[in-house]
Amino acid sequence: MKTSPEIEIFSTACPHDCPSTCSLEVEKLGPQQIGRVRGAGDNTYTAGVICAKVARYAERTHNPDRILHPMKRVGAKGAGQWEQISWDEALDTVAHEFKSREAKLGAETIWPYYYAGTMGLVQRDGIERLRHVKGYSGQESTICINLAWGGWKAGTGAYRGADPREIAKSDVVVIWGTNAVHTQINVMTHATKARKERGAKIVVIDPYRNATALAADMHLMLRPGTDGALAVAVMHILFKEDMADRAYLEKYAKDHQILEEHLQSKTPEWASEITGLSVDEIYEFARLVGQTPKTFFRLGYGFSRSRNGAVNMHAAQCISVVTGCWQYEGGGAFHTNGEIFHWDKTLIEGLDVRDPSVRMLDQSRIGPVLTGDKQDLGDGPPVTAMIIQNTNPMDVAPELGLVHEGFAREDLFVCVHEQFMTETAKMADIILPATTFVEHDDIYQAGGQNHITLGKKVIEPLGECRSNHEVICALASRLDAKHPGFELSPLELIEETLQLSGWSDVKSLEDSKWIDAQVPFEQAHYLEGFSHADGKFHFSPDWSLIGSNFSGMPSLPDHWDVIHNATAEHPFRLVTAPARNFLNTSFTATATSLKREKRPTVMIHSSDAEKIGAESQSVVRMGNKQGSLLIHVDIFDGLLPGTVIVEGIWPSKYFIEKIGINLLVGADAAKPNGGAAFHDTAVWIKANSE
Ligand SMILES: Nc1nc2c(c(=O)[nH]1)N[C@H]1C(S)=C(S)[C@@H](COP(=O)(O)OP(=O)(O)OC[C@H]3O[C@@H](n4cnc5c(=O)[nH]c(N)nc54)[C@H](O)[C@@H]3O)O[C@H]1N2
Ligand SMILES: Nc1nc2c(c(=O)[nH]1)N[C@H]1C(S)=C(S)[C@@H](COP(=O)(O)OP(=O)(O)OC[C@H]3O[C@@H](n4cnc5c(=O)[nH]c(N)nc54)[C@H](O)[C@@H]3O)O[C@H]1N2
Ligand code: SF4
Ligand SMILES: [Mo]
Repeated sequence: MKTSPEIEIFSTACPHDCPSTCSLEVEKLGPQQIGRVRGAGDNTYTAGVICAKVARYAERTHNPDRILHPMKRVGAKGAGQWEQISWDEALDTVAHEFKSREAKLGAETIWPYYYAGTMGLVQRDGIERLRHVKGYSGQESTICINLAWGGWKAGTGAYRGADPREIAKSDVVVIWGTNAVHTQINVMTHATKARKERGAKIVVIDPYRNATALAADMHLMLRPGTDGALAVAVMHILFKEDMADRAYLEKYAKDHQILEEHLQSKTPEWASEITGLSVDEIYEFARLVGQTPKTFFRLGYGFSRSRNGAVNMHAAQCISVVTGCWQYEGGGAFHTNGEIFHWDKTLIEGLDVRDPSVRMLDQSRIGPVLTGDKQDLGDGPPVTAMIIQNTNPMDVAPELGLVHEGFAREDLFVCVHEQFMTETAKMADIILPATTFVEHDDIYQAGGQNHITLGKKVIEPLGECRSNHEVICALASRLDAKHPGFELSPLELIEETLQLSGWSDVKSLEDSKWIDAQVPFEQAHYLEGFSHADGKFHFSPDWSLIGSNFSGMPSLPDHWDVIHNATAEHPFRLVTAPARNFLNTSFTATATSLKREKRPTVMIHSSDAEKIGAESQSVVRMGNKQGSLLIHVDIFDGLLPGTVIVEGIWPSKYFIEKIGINLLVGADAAKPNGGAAFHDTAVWIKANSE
């Protein structure tokens, strides 16, 4: 903590669900007032750069729309009529509803539901402790990472990769399926440094000319869900033109001979038909990565959000093993560093009391779950009570029609702990006001880099806001849930968890601000062997190790044709990509972000617009078997005909008919371990004649 005569500066981390996990400096202007927020210049990953939406965080924390008091519903569900109540009344009501429903239907009728609105380990994951102590229904957290992480681990055997700071030392940076300019700006900091200092080339692989593609030297604009085809054609060329590193393959990989044979038929011509890329583009990309040892593959989430997403992630990763770029500093691949932090979360999550026989429900299937789908509920009771923290399923979950129907159930009791009146909060029976990250203590692990950062409270909570930890502990005491974790303060939990996990302590972390948890080069680059028992990279993965729903998955990298292809009835493929000024639905309540994003629009190629008779800024109807919605058109030629893009998870209320884009996204669990295919939806579009 530095001090200046007038303004105190606090060191913390951005709590949002963004791979960058920036180290921040927050100005404290008064006991309950923050000022400017800057990126820490002395953090080697953040390097002083943060996104605009967090730089103006005072607009979010001090927003007039913050929820500041507990409230109970007094009108019909969703009608928005509330009465302010005391914390005691609110918590007593929740405890009473949970107890009486449990008495009638068993503990599994209660479903605590959460995600990553804050990424702090204490405030995000503490709800698991209450769940495990009480034996409430479990949550499979599939909505974001399963497809990507599963595909990655299938090849390497572990969740780690080359240090993303090495991007600055690369000669080619391949930004694959991530709109880094919107979703993790710091990738661009390091990539542009490489370009400036060493003339590195930046390649972007993405279905549309997004902000990142605009900054690239080469943009491969392929059809969504076809990355597997591109990857195998690239490897076909690498072998054919003698750009495969055979000595490296011999030492580090399993099944490379089978792979080479398999690739014979995967020609660039074949891939061109599937991907929509030209044969020349595929050759040019293959030769670039084949001839540049220091090629860094930054593999994002976007291209995993398809029904074949895990296979595509694995296929893209395979290229880096065929070229052997892992051997060089500035080369290799990175998706996540999940395992380098080696947390022991027993205390935070109550893992010591978890009963593995308790039913698990899939987070992404909240629509089917709440509408009583037997496939999800099994022989167990219906879900009749929920506490929700850190997530807004009424907007972000797939198959939104079912989600809305489920939340409207009269027999469902819902408590939502929120900072803002989200559409989920609007469906609550009890709303509890939540602190923002500057109002509570926590510790943060980076998603797309390598730091652990302490984030102590900067200001006192506004209004009557309480942190997630306080709410979970207060409920635990009313529900007779006993666990040592409920007796500790957040800083005490952090202290114990640091020590259990083999890290330092709060005091040292306070002094150093963060821990650089990066593993040594040899380990990050798997130069001591990959992490499967045989020490090899697996071209032919055992998908059963990743998830139980693996039947039919290809045994080698390929184009796995299980996506929702365009058909005569549904001629367009919809990608629901992230908006720059929102973070999922967070920041949809701040005026500056709303003004910059304007309104929900669908980007359509001019030739498609002409075919359907839609003009720029006109309204079209877009739909599929799940339903349809009205949306404005933005004619845009930075995509292939047949692809359409809707940026941003706009809350339903901003759509003309008050239902959001996820109405059209399916909730079927992708293979092998679940996850929603947010960018894999076939739709029809018609000019609006109403
Ligand atoms: N500003 C902003 N930042 C965010 C978020 C946000 O909503 N807004 N969300 C946060 C969260 S929760 C996450 S998980 C991360 C995710 O960040 P990313 O890793 O960037 O993943 P996505 O946001 O799913 O999609 C990014 C890109 O993938 C492209 N894409 C879609 N389908 C395909 C495909 O089949 N192949 C290829 N090659 N590309 C495809 C999309 O067009 C889009 O440009 O970002 C985080 N950061
Ligand atoms: N169409 C489409 N849908 C998507 C995606 C997509 O690309 N396209 N991406 C998916 C992905 S990757 C993800 S991760 C999910 C994310 O979806 P969500 O996890 O629901 O993310 P947000 O919409 O940002 O909602 C987080 C909420 O947590 C609240 N919050 C923040 N901090 C705290 C806190 O300390 N305490 C409490 N109690 N609340 C807090 C915020 O106010 C906010 O309302 O959305 C998914 N949905
Ligand atoms: S780039 Fe991501 S981690 Fe950094 S400040 Fe913005 S939202 Fe937070
Ligand atoms: Mo996510």
